[in-house]
Amino acid sequence: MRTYHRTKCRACDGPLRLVLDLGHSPLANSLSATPEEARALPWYPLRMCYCTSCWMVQLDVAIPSEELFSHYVYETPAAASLHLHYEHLIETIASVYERVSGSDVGPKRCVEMGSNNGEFLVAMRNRWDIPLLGIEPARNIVDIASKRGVPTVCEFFGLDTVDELISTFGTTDLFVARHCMAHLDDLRGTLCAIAKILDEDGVAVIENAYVMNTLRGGQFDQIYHEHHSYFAVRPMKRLLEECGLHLRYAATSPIHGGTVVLFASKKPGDTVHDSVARALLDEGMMPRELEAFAFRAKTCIAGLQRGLTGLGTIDSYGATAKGNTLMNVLTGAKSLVRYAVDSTPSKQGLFLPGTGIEVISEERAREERPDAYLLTAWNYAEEIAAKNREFTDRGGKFVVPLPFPRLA
Ligand code: DWN
Ligand code: ZN
Repeated sequence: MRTYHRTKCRACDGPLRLVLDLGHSPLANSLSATPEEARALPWYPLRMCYCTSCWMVQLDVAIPSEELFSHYVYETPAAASLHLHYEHLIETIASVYERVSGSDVGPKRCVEMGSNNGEFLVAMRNRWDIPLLGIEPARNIVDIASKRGVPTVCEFFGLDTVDELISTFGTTDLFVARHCMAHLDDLRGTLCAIAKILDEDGVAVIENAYVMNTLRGGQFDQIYHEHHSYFAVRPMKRLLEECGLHLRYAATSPIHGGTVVLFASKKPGDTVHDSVARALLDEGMMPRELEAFAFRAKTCIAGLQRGLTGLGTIDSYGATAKGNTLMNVLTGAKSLVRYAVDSTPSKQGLFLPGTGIEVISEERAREERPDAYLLTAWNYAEEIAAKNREFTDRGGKFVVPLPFPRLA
């Protein structure tokens, strides 16, 4: 496969410095039809670096988007915590939109890139009766969204496609990109494309895992090839400006282990209270925090390697992308973990990349009666604990891997 080895920062062309070398890993979402196929997948270097000039944290090996996202196994789950997050986010969008546009009737249109199965657009539709459009590159996922009645085009959003999208669908005053900016090698080009599709009064909402939470939470499992960049406010403020967008608000949320939501407009203007200044201050020691993160990650991996023996039969809970990073940095994970449990029907019956562990349903997992679950979907800990009371009542344990392994 064509991979690109980056020696300069994707945001500013500055020099890259290595933070954490996780060796090699297969693509985290390349679940395979047989265990043999899963174990024979190619492995690519997985190194987290940061730019010593703008501090953008990023991988130095880029896998082409077509390879990563033309067919996708991840479907946004209909989880209660996610729906609560959407409700809160949509109210924040309403107030920032009002401030930027001066209109209190809400946006007139909404375009979402990387819209997956349309879960967020459905929540938007419940709030505002406006035209919506999802842009999603994975054909199999577009089909799911279309069946739910969410208008979705199968396309990669970027400078190559934006003009055609504008001529077919028009511009928009609300553009949403949730958990997909990290997926792009050409970050600058995509931000310039957003500035192009956005109306003069428009607002762009960009949500991603917040690198400060990733670092402070010891979430080294968030490092995988789909995540080209790890977002902080400092480098993004500058990059947004260079692409014709002004950062107006930097909100944070505890969802998925901690996210940052950047609200940017074409019109310059005041930031919403002191959110941006606060974030910049909070990020001030990032280079030191990166060093500490790398040290803690190595300690955590060593602890897991030791701690997973002697717990009886272990299944992993969640056939997550991050779970695959975690299991592939361990030695002999396939002999430590029997099955991976996941509620997504399209993942069930497939085998995890690298380890070749089979994905089974939650119903089947109850019959298999493991002694412990390695909680790789730790971002849904509450929901998963609630549906597994019987398991814990009979003495079953959850191994929470991060920031340091512990039993719950
Ligand atoms: O950025 C990304 C995030 C948002 O989603 C992507 N690059 C890929 C993906 O990462 P992930 O696979 O680590 O995502 P999640 O959201 O942690 O995946 C949770 C998994 O757990 C899903 O496959 C569904 C499953 N699940 C389950 O089996 N039982 C989820 C819940 C809530 C449950 O009760
Ligand atoms: Zn840089």
